[in-house]
Amino acid sequence: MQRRLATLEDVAREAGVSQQTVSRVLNKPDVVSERTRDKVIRAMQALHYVPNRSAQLLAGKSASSIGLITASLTLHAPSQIAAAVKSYAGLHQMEVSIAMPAQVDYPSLQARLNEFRAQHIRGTIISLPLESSLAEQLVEENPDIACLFLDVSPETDVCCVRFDHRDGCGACVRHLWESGHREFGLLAGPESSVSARMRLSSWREALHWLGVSNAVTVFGDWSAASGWNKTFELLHQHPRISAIVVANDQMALGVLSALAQLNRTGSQAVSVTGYDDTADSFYFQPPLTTVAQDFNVLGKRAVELLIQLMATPQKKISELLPTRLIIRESTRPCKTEAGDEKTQLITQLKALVEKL
Ligand code: IPT
Repeated sequence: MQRRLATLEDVAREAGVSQQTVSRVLNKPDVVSERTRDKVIRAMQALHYVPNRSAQLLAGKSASSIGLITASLTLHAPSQIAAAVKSYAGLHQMEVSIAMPAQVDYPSLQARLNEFRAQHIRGTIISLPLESSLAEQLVEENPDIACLFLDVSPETDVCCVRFDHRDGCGACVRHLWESGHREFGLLAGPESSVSARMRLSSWREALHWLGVSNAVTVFGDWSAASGWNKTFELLHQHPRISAIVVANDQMALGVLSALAQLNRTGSQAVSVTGYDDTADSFYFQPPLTTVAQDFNVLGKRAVELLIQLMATPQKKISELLPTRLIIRESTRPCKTEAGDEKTQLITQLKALVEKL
C-alpha cells in the first residue's frame, strides 16, 4: 500500500508552528529565525515532506530555486564551487538550476537568464569570468533577477564576492625569490579570463619590485593538457628557468607530469607553484605549493549574499575573500643562486626596506 504523502499541515503540527511559518521557510527562509527554520526542516525530514513545486509555480509564487551560470565543469575549480553552492543552497531548502554556456557573450548569457525567468527563478550566481561591460549590461537588462558575480574585476559596478588575488600572487613570488630563484617562467591562464589577467599582472608587479625583469610568459587554457604542452615549450626555449609560477593547480598538474618526463626531478627539479589548492593538490607528485582559495567558503557566502540580494535588490554587495600561500614539496631552494652573496645582500636590503 502506498504511504500518504505528508502535507504542509502535517509539517506544521509536527514542528509546533503555524502553516504560514512552514510556508515562509519554503518560500522566504531568510525571514525566519534560524531556530524555527531548523525545527521546520527537521519536521520535513522526519515526515519525508515533498513540497509541490508545480502548485507553487501555478499559484504565481517564485520557485525556491536559484540559478548558477558557470564556467566549464570539466575544470576543477568551477566544479568545486558548484558543489559548494549546491550544498549550501540545499541547507536553505533551495534547488540550483545550472547553466554552462559554451559561448560567453551577451546573447547566450541573456538566453540563460530568460530560461531561468521562465522557471520563476529570481536570483542567480554567475561563476564565469566576465568583462565589466558585459556584467553591467546583464544587470541593467534584468532588473527582476538578482545577479551575484564571482569572477569580475574590482572596478566592475555589480554585486560580487571574489578572492583577493594580490596577496596570494605576491606571497607566491616572494617565496620563490627567498628560496633563491631568479629565472622565472610564468604560465598564465587564458587572456580572455579576467582573473587570469589579474594574477599575471600581480606576479609581474611582485617580480618588478624584486628587480626581476626577464621572466618569460606563456598562456594556457586552465587545463592539465595545456600545462603539459607549455612546459616543453618553455624549457626548450629557456632551459635556465628554475621556477614555474602557474595560474592554477590543474595546469600545474600537467607541468609536474611534463617535468617528470623531462627528468627535471630530484636535484634537477624545477620548482612549481599553483593556484586554487583544489582538493587533490596535496596528492600531486610532489605535493603542490599553491595559493589556496577556499571554494567552500565562496559557495557559502555566495548563497547567503544572493539570498540577501533577492530580499533587498537595491543592496550594493562587494565582498573580498582572502587567499593563503600553502608551501609543500613542489618548491625547493634554488641551488645555483642560493649561495650568491650579492643575492643574499639584496634579499636582506629588501627585508629591511619592508620593515621600515
Ligand atoms: C578560477 C580558477 O582559479 C581557475 O583554476 C579556473 O578554473 C577558472 O576559475 C575558470 O574560470 S576561480 C574563479 C572564481 C576566479
